[in-house]
Amino acid sequence: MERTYVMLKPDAVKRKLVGEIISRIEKKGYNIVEMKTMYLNEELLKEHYAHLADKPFFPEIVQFMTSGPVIGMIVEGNDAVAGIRRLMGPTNWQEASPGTIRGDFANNMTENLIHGSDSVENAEIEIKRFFG
Ligand code: IDP
Ligand code: MG
Repeated sequence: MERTYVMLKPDAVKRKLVGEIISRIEKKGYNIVEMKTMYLNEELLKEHYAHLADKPFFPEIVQFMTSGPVIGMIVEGNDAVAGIRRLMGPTNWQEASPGTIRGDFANNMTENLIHGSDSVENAEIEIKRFFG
């Protein structure tokens, strides 16, 4: 059993896609073991997206990710880290195949509905960051 950190972004909440996305995660067989609504601030985003903090589009990410509530989850299951990334589709929405969450619903580089940890190591760091 592996754990990963998943976060439904403000666009998923605004577009009422929370149920649709959670349904895909559950149908694939993963368990949602913790879930909560949060409002993120710039300081936390600088930590969570440290690898992007010096990019020219970082202010856009902050603007978007603070524009409304997000839903954070701990998701558990076999191969959960890579498996959730496959359900999400790649970062670039133009490369995301239909059938993936981003492939089906995203049409923008920033507003792409869902975050999932990119490694087992980062999953544990992110779970601590958001769930303590
Ligand atoms: P990931 O979400 O697929 O792991 P990361 O490279 O970690 O991708 O980027 C984090 C988030 O930052 C993306 O999901 C997206 O919202 C935003 N982002 C990444 N690259 C760009 C870009 O080139 N332009 C605008 N926003 C971006
Ligand atoms: Mg990432």
